[in-house]
Amino acid sequence: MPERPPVAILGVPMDLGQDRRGVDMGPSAIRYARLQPALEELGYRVSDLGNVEVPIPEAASGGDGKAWRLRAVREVCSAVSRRAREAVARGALPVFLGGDHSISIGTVSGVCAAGRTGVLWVDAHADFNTPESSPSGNIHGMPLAALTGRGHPDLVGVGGEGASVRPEDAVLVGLRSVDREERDLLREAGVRVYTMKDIDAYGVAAVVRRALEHLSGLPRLHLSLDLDVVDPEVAPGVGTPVRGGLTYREAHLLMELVNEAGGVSSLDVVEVNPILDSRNRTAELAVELVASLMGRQILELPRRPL
Ligand code: EXY
Ligand code: MN
Ligand code: MN
Ligand code: MN
Repeated sequence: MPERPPVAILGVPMDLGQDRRGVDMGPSAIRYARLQPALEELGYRVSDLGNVEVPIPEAASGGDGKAWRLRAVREVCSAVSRRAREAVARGALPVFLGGDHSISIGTVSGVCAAGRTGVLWVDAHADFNTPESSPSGNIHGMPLAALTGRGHPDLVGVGGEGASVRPEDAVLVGLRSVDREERDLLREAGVRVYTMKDIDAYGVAAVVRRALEHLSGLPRLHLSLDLDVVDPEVAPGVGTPVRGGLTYREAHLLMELVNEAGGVSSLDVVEVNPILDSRNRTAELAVELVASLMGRQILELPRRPL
């Protein structure tokens, strides 16, 4: 078995990218669901680097206006970007725990600064709004646009000059909620998109294989997992649930196939909000999905053709 890279867990208790309190407790909920033991059982050496500090509006004078939030998100994401680049440079596999999806402005810009990286964005949403196109003004609906160089100057170029990700290096899987203007931005950008309709029509296996084929030439692969890609019946603890998501097994199959194809070099696990989930099921599901992504097998058997 090829030497497994050491895993570095970094929490980013970010809730400034949206307006539902509780998602800042996502890192704790995922740790409580025993992420580190689950990875150690798979043979990984795991270090937990703790959390990046995120300011809370109540404690900031003049905090919580739009401009304050943009600046605060930029500052946190700049710190995250530095940590991400350092982790990749020392050969670790960073696992970032959100926090809302705006953290990926930091995580993805950091891993991309270490070298060209494919981005598999697994999400019910496109996260491709700019402040001008956004219907809510919530920054967690903007990270993928910002990473490809679109949107507010406070959000673009966090990891260095301009765009971190080429649109052709990003693939969206699981989309089922997109805004009118966002759709136009996505189309003209040329990001590859597989919607829930594609998954229902062709199946997760065909969609994942095509997505990975599209990204196969790149030296590294980052998976940005937004737990709202899973159906809210299975993952209720998310801030922007959308019906008609991945089933429990479709989500696991997606991870198992990414693992089978060589796995990832970095990972985000975002939008877990334990306040919205009475029994921490969504964080527990997140840990199970990460285990499937990192090599947990249903049955350890030599591969055999059907
Ligand atoms: N497209 C909507 C907006 O921009 O407000 C909803 C975005 C939800 C984003 C969540 C993290 O995926
Ligand atoms: Mn998202
Ligand atoms: Mn989402
Ligand atoms: Mn289905």
